[in-house]
Amino acid sequence: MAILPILTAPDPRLKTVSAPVEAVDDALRKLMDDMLETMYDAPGIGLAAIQVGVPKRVIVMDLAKEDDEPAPMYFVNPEITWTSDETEPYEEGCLSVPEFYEEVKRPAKARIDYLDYHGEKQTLEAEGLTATCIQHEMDHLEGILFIDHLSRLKRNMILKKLTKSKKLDASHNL
Ligand code: GNR
Ligand code: NI
Repeated sequence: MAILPILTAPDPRLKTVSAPVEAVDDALRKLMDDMLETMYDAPGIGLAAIQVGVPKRVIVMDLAKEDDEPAPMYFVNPEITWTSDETEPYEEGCLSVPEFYEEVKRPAKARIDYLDYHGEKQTLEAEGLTATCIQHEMDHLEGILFIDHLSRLKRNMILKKLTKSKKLDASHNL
């Protein structure tokens, strides 16, 4: 397994629309294993492949509480087949938008069809944090970040600060 570097905004690669996976094979399972390790190391509760620079429709998640057993989830080619009209606000963060947290409203419940770690078709009925997280991750597959749901003013302020801290980081690494 390997910990992969995570891309951060405004990296243009994060705007890629990811391509469907052709086959859930050992190479894809290795990517999912590496993504999970990277996510645990960060730490985060979800990760889309594009966040490690791989433009494939693959997501890993683990919403288990710290003291509970790990509960990894793997989603290949996920598709939203239903969302509730009712929405719910949640204070979101993103490993690709480090240190910024803002409220985003999304459908409170969602149904998702996907392939699991073994390539088997599954359906997830999601609500609460699961619904929020899977929708946040599926946005990544379309090249969308949670800051794209904010006002242009807020988004631009965050992007400007991220650019500034990247420049500062680079200067420290000279
Ligand atoms: O670790 C993460 N926490 C989080 C909190 C609220 C809503 C969404 C998330 S996902 C995020 C990890 C991440 O960036 N996934 O793409
Ligand atoms: Ni994210």
